[in-house]
Amino acid sequence: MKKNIEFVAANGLLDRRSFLKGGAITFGSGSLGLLTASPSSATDWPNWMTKPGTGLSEYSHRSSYESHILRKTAPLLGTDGSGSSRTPIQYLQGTITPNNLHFERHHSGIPEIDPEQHKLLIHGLVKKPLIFDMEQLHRYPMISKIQFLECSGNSRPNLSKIPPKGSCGDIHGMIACSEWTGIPLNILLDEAGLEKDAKWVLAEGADAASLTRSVPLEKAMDDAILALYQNGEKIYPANGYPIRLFLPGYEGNISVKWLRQLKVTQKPMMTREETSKYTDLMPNGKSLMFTFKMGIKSVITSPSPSLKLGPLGYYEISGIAWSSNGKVKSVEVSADGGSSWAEAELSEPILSKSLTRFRIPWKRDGSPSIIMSRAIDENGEVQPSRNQLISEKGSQVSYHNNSIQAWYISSDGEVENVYV
Ligand SMILES: Nc1nc2c(c(=O)[nH]1)N[C@H]1C(S)=C(S)[C@@H](COP(=O)(O)O)O[C@H]1N2
Ligand SMILES: [Mo]
Repeated sequence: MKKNIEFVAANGLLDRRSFLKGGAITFGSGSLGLLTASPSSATDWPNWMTKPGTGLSEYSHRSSYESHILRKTAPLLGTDGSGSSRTPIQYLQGTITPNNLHFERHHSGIPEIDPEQHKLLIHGLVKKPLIFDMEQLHRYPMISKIQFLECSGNSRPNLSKIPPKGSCGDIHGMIACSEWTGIPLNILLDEAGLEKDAKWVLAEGADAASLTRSVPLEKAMDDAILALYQNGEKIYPANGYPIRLFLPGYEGNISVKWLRQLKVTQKPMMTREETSKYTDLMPNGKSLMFTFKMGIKSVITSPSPSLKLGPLGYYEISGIAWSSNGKVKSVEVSADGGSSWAEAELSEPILSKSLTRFRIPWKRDGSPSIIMSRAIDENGEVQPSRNQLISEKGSQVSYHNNSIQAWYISSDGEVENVYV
């Protein structure tokens, strides 16, 4: 006997555990149009079972049937190697971003660094300036953390007057999550010995942009990592090979790639990337000084534009949520444009400053629907609506957009970006 289906919010949202509680929902016949299996289904050998397959290889690649899943590249016209590419988050599941699909943001292309020649210098307000080669660095104790990296320009398209077209990744794909392995920065700063007026650390990359940012010493001594590995492999060139600074929860720009020097200073150096760029211009004409932390945020990755829905029936609404304050505490989902909300299931693991996957079952009855997600973190911070964000920060704001995304789903299953 089928149990009664429990609706928890308007327009078909179901109890978040309905899919997990066996028997509550049968997908088959109705929504998926499954055929009944016959005895010959087991002995109809497909072609690839009739002869041995390809042999071993030294380095793997994905199925050729998945080769259409690609980053969206947006080169900055008139430059060499500048611009960004976005992670196609609408096609990914779980929380880890494969290295090959990690978004990129380069200010002057990817330098081709020979690790045997690369050095890291630590100097400034320290008792003993130090210089390390990569071999020496690899002998230090390391830690591994699964944490997100988000560009503060992520989701900027949604600040335009008209909702942009494009996929979820095109709009929100400057977010990724990896297992970063490397040396806690405080070990090396302790080794160099901080002078007492040390308050900031200037970090510079070895690219042609020599991208430079000032890091508060407190953060450098807290959870900053000199990352050498990304998801078990040496960091890819695009993401900072052979070494990058990684500052958990902070805007991506400050996680300086291809790190070549750290200079301990008394004051922030007010570089280009923390003055004319990456600052939030307020309605009074002044800019906020330093917005390091990325706010509480979530986005429904499926359904989302470009993923057309099939027949009516049961679907899983699924997405990602993250916060620089620590763990995501809950994610609420609405299927009626924000009038009613239900709590989504958070999939384990739920880690601090990491992506968390949320899921909730939904019965689509074909009426036009607006689906949205709203995340809350362990500090009690709530993801704002787009209107709230704009009324607080002004309409010229262009960085740090963590507002709620709404997707409109038409009766025939097309998904479109809308502002509510
Ligand atoms: N040296 C250097 N570091 C850099 C950048 C750069 O262009 N050069 N881009 C920054 C920006 S704006 C972001 S969002 C992140 C992007 O990291 P990723 O390319 O690994 O995704 O790196 C940051 N670190
Ligand atoms: Mo960025």
